[in-house]
Amino acid sequence: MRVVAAFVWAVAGAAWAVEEGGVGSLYDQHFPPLHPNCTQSLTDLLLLRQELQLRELKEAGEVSAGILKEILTEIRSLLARNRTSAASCPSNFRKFGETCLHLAKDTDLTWEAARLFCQDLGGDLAVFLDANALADALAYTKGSGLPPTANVWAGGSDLSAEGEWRWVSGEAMPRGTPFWGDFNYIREPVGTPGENCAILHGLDGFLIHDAPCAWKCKPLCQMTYV
Ligand SMILES: [Ca+2]
Repeated sequence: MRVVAAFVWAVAGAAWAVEEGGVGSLYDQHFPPLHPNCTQSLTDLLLLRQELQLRELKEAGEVSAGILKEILTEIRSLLARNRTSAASCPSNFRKFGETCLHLAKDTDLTWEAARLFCQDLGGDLAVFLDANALADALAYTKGSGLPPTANVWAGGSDLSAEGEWRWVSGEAMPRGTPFWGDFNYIREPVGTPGENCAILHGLDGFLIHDAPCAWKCKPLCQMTYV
């Protein structure tokens, strides 16, 4: 009888406790609501994560843009190379290797005016950087039907310093054979201050001689594809 009374008392006490505190307070006790600061931290964390993802995407985009730019540059250079190799000389020029030559047979100008004439065509007076280039120019000039007394301007002079012969492209002109001819059995250039421009001298098989720049000769123009 005493045991039953104790059980009834315990059940009544528990019922009273539940009624007094309520289920809500038990829940709150075990699962307290998030502190406002904690909620803020979670939001910050999510925003930070999003920002990092955006930054990663941006960096990946920049890398892709860099690669794309390199590819475009390569394509452009390939196209330019193809255009150059496929390029042909203008109709009034003749192609010799990488060079186009045009002899203006019916034009007689001073050396400076001849340069301007060639520059107007998109080139300059011809230069011969090696013996093959000279051979091409001589074959072209000799085959053009000029009289043997004609003279043709080449793109060389010692105008900047007496005795220092340079091509208009800046390189030093070679000396001796096969470039320069003879005058009275003396190898040109004879070297006087009055003869500062290079001609292809018809009376000497169109080999190079020095001559007064004021002479009126025929421009041999050149355009080079590199
Ligand atoms: Ca000279």
